[in-house]
Amino acid sequence: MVLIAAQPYDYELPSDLQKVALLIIDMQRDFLEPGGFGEALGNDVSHLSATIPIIKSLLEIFRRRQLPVFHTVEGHQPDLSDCPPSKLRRGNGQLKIGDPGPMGRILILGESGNAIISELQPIPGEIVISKPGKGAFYQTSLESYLHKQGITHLMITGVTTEVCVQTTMREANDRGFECLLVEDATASYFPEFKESTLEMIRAQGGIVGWTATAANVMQAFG
Ligand code: TIU
Repeated sequence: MVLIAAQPYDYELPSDLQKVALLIIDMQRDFLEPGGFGEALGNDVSHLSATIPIIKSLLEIFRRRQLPVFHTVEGHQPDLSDCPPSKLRRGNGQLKIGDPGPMGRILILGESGNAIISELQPIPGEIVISKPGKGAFYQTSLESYLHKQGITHLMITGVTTEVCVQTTMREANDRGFECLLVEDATASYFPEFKESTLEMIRAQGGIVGWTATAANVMQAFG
């Protein structure tokens, strides 16, 4: 039995590691680079960059071992038909979803600012899920892909911890997936929100799942 040293207690990996997917949430220029959606909302995007080399190390292990990798991208159709008016109204910055920005239209699929950052570009065989919401299960085919591939366990990484990452982890937990959030492979524009999210996950006996450091995860995958 392979265990990952985790909180609130050890996380057991299945004997068939093909059942474990690395889920990389929204590591996009729109959130990590100046001129995108994150900055348009008034955030200091530099808070997120420390996750990049850590997610890259996890990604390299999953690629080397030929284990499943999923990337998600938050974005909308150019005509905004998949963006509820309520979401368009959110935020009080000068730039809104769909407005032209320095990297193309804000949070619009296909625009250069909406792309996954260069360091974590997907390779053939890795599935990229475009999502209109914060959760990666809402109006996407993620769940059917996971079931089709027999995936039961998720190593969750990406940004931002308390928004798209936590929403997705709760959605996955409700659907029966064994979720582990990799502590140093996720970040928030508000470091205190990240810490609170980790505490929420670990509380009540791990009611939403587990958290562990990337080093502990990588040790278990060898
Ligand atoms: N604003 C913020 O913290 N996050 C988002 O809008 N989306 C994601 O978390 N990806």
